Amino acid sequence: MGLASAGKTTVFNALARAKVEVATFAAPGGEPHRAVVHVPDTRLDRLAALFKPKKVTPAEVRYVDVAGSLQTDGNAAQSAQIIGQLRNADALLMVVRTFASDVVPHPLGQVDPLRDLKMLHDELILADLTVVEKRLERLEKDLRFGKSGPSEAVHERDLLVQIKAALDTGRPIRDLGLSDADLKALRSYAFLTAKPLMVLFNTGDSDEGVEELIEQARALLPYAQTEVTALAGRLEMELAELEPTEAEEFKTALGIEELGLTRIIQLSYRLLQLISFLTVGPDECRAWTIRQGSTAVDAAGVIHTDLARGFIRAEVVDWEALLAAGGWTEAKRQGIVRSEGKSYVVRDGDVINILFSV
Ligand SMILES: Nc1nc2c(ncn2[C@@H]2O[C@H](COP(=O)(O)OP(=O)(O)OP(=O)(O)O)[C@@H](O)[C@H]2O)c(=O)[nH]1
Ligand SMILES: [Mg+2]
Repeated sequence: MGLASAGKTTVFNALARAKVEVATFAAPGGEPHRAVVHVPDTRLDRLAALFKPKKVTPAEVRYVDVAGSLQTDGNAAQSAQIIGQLRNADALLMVVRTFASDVVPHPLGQVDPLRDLKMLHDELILADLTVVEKRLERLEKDLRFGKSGPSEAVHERDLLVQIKAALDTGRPIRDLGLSDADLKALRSYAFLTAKPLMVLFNTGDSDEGVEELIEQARALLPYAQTEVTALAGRLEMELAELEPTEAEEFKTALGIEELGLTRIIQLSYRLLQLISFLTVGPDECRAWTIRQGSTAVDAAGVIHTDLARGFIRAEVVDWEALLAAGGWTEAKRQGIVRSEGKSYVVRDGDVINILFSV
């Protein structure tokens, strides 16, 4: 998401290695572009080099490029449509423009990234506030006429009053440290400020002064689950469009060690509080996605429900230790493969083999 001509589609293309057309003038809202992006993972690459499986399956993140911008052009219908699309996301990636260009006018005249950031953030707060106020009004009415089951409705009202107070001061819901139970109760509202947020400054080809800008943005939004970073969107998009060997040559020439987009994809994954565990074998080496704090039996369930149902135990070894041992049999012989029960909390980079009965 972002203002018009901020470079949303450019960043999307870089992340997705897609070739969606970018427009010099803000295009009217339409269907959002979608892409499934593989999460770059050197652990998986190195394990695959050892196990030489028939298939390598990385973890995935889905990105959606929401067309058009929020309120700047005063088009309320379009704003509502965009807000609706944003509500479906697990996290928001806000593209804020820092590049100047004579060819691509900024919708507000001058380039001012902090102003844009503040405006977009306020817009999200306002969207949630509108929902909260509407719901509160209803709840109060129901409570007065004794319609709703009292205790649940009272709890919901108290929760919404707390949220409203925070939003009124510009504080997003994700910063309130709400309990899992409360978050679950709120899920159907799909509050925008309850979602993790990544602010991405689209820097143009020069990233001069961007470190300071990032600091200022962090001070402006000192909230939980809020990341601020930068990407040279257009450059990354152009690199992403090249053949791999050609891209390598350019990277060397420009002194780029790692593509920024690799970092952004990995950051998206972390922002969603996801980790990967790995499975290895001659058929497939694979990175599986689970929430931080998930247990071995949760991990089994991600692979297949039968594995969770018939779970006996999990054989677990850190990916690097497995690599150093040179194979699964060797690792077992060295005694570094641990046997873990259902409630073992999985760590990022664990290689896991589930033992189960059918
Ligand atoms: N000079 C310069 N132009 C850029 C940069 N990044 C994007 N652009 C240009 O800015 C224009 C808008 O980029 P888009 O990626 O289409 O922006 P958008 O946010 O998707 O725009 P809308 O979807 O129309 O709101 C395009 O012409 C891009 O080529 C940059 O880093 N420097
Ligand atoms: Mg676009």
